[in-house]
Amino acid sequence: MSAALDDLARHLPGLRLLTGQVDLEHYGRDWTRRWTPAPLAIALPATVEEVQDIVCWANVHRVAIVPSGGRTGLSGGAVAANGELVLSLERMNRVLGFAPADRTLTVQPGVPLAAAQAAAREHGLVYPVDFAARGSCSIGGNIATNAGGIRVIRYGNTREWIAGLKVVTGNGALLDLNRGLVKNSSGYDFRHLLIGSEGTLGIVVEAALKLTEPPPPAQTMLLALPDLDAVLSVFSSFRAKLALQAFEFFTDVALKHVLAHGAQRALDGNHPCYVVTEFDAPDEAAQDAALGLLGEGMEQGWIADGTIAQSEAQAAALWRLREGITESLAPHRPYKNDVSVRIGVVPKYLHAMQALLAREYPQFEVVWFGHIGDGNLHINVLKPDGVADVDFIAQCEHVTKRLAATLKEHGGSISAEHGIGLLKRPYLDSTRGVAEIALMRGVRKVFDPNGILNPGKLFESD
Ligand code: 2HG
Ligand code: ZN
Repeated sequence: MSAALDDLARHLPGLRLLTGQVDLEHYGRDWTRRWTPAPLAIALPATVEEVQDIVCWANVHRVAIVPSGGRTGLSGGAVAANGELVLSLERMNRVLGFAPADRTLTVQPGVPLAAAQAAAREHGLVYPVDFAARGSCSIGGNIATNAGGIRVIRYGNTREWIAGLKVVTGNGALLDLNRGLVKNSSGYDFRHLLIGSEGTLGIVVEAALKLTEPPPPAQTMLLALPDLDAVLSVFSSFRAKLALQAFEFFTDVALKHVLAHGAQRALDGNHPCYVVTEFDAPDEAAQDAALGLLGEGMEQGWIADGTIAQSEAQAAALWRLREGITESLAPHRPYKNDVSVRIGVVPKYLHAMQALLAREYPQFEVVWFGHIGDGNLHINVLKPDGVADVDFIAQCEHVTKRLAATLKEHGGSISAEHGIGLLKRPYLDSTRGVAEIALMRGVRKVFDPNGILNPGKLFESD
């Protein structure tokens, strides 16, 4: 044990610390699988005071801390590859209370998203942020990346659903931000600065989540389409007439992988693109409107085929075709892009990207999917067997430079919802101006003067 760690164990005898090789590897990586984990140790505090004490210790010994939730991140934001102390919030995993008048649920950061959703349902309400990693990701991590997902089109990102936050800053101070207030016009709202800060400004130790009424009964539809342009036409026509809860697309290549991974085919034939959409269907009129749109889309040549789920099990099977994609691609060590542009710019941007990727990646399999209704695309490039990791990554990074330039031209973002982490750090300036990045660094200095919290994520350490 290093002298610093020895000191931590002495000062906090009740703190759970792990130093075994298996634990270091487990807690030192996230879903990126790119970097070799090499943390100093893993601390699993059980209280806010322990988190503060750890941060104070880290300042004394100048040990970096990597805050850690469910580690389902895809940008390396929770990777500890440089002797950092991983501060896992997994033991702080309790729902602390429900305030009926405020409609808020107060939770500790280690509560998995699915558990927060279930707790909301027990009170007849919903926490509407949702995505495939719901069972493994944690609320603290969702806040750190301003997580989006499949219902942003209706409900917005995590940011919209945070009524209050308690955070421990880089010098160990505990901040109680916004305290659940609906109206609070009293100066800087640090809550929003902390949301999406990827653990570089503070460690979330408690959050008050806003809840809302459950949506009306929904229907789930799978559509097969002839091309990406058709996806956009169908989106416009469906959005005009239906109250969409989700509108997700994927290509035939994504379908191939998800079927090979055990999902059930729901439509015959091969089609270039697919859409899974969910919309309010409280009555027959809404259902008729959906069927009318399906017919209209077929007449126009935008829709080749379609099916509507007749039961919850069928709806789940259709969703699996979309939600199973990430897992089905994982064995192919994909290089991930998570980009966004304004919704109005999507058609123009899609054409520019298709041309760029066809030119730059003729030899790799490229999988397109994502939240097209939010202007957010996931483009996964698969590593062919026999190509070394380093060569593959070098080539992908070369293309990403161009992709970032195209994004900049179209006013987009190099990270729509996964965060910058380590993976997108070289391209931050395609999305943020020089003056803005300088201010971001300045803010970091104020919250974390010694650069203890998640150094090297978002931008390089000073
Ligand atoms: C999704 O939308 C996630 O399924 C993961 O954001 C995307 O694996 C990816 O690239
Ligand atoms: Zn996504």
